[in-house]
Amino acid sequence: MPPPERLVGVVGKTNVGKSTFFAAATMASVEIGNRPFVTLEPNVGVGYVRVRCAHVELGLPRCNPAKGYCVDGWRFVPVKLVDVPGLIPGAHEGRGLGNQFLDKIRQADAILLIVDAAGATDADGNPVPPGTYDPVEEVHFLERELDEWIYSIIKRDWEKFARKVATTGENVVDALARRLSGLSVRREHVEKALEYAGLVDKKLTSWSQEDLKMFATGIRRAKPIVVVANKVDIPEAEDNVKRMRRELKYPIVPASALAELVLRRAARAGYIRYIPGDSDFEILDDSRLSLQQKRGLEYIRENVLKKWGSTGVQQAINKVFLEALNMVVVYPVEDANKYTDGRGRVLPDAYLVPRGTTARDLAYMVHTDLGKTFLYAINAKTKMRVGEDYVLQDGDVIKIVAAAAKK
Ligand SMILES: Nc1nc2c(ncn2[C@@H]2O[C@H](COP(=O)(O)OP(=O)(O)OP(=O)(O)O)[C@@H](O)[C@H]2O)c(=O)[nH]1
Ligand SMILES: [Mg+2]
Repeated sequence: MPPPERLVGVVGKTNVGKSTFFAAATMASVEIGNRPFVTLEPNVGVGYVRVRCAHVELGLPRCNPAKGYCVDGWRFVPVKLVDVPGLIPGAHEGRGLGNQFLDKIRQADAILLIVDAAGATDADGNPVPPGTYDPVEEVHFLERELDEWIYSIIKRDWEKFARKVATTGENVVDALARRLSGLSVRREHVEKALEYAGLVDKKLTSWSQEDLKMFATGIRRAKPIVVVANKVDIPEAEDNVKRMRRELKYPIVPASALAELVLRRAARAGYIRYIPGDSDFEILDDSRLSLQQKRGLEYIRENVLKKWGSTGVQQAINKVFLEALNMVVVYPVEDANKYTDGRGRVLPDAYLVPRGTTARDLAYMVHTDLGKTFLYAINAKTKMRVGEDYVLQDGDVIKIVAAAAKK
């Protein structure tokens, strides 16, 4: 069982920069355009969480990642993202492209909600002068659309389901969790949602439509959302970001997906040196840049990087995986002294695992046999032996010792 792969959905109103964010994060070529409904099919791709690599703390000159990459001591650990077609108010009634595409984020464990913080698109995603549309209202309508979508899934064959649970006497939380497992909903989500909706002691057969709706909202609230306040390169975004921070209960990450995309493309072309998530870049070859390109880059330096600290794209991805989903990075190795695998590669694997993962769980992730025949593990940083219940800490380098480890 490889480490559990977490999937994050890039969701939001149409024409706010979802595909730009996705392209900047994954470098995939996807269609981007300043009009509603450019994206017609979901895009799945690989982005990265950025963490300080363990090789730095260990005083090693470098590492050899089997997946992802490492630059300047920053380890980029791959993660899965899905960009979906945009929403508008009434999508659940079929307006725009409808909300059928949300089915592609059923398996998403968390959502990056991309919002036009510059207020430069109306409710339907048409371009308007910056400062016109209210991004706080945008978040509220998106919540309603997500609620309606979850409600539509829950209500299918509800009466039949409720009667069945009543006759079999199955535990209500278990039954609901099973029913909603396709939405990556687990028992603890169901428990929270029941509490939120005040339905802990109410028989399923007597739930009203209102109850079902409240429960759907509870399920949505149980899924972590990080709001990406996009387009902060536009001056009108500044006041909006302040208000979003005051009025919304989600973590807010100010971002300019466009700036990140420009910087990453310029870096790939060799014009600049820029590491995703950095607070600055360096122009490598002045002579190859046109005056317009130079102005564009300087605009980004002044109005995004200096003003906001970064483009926000990397910060948003880190926040959703490390904070909202509460994951840590651990490095399984075969040699606890050289920090290598069997082929001499230094720290080849960086696993993103849920906080609370134990040494034994990690053994299973490396190889089922290793999990089954686990004896103990060695914390390679301290050279201390740890047992199967040892809870892995962020940045741990771990060697598993097993009775019949597969060679
Ligand atoms: N100023 C500015 N414009 C942006 C930013 N991000 C995206 N845009 C622009 O917004 C427009 C829409 O971008 P897309 O990425 O296609 O938006 P989307 O949300 O995927 O839209 P749909 O797929 O059509 O729903 C394009 O013109 C982008 O260049 C940003 O950070 N700042
Ligand atoms: Mg798009």
